[in-house]
Amino acid sequence: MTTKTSVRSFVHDIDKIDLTDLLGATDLVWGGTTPTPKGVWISHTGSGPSARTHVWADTSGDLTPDLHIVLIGNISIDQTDFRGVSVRASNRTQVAMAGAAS
Ligand SMILES: [Ca+2]
Repeated sequence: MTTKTSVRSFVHDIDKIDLTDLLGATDLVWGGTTPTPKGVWISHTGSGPSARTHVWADTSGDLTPDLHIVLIGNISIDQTDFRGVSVRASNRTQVAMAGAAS
């Protein structure tokens, strides 16, 4: 699949990146800086005027990004800056694993 790339400016706590259409009714999982299947994660490159914040999203579950958004500047960004992204439900996973073991 071709990765779509867009470049835009972004202001933390003001702007929202809307990813609600990517997985339909299912939210993507916030991965922080870790590539996450069917998730969203970020990386940073450059410094000073060439600093960029990269937002990656994998919608197919193979860890290869299907979406790439380049934000101008080194931006502190987290799951609250998105729509359609939720925090990993680690408690739910633990419950499921405990259930499978018993
Ligand atoms: Ca993918």
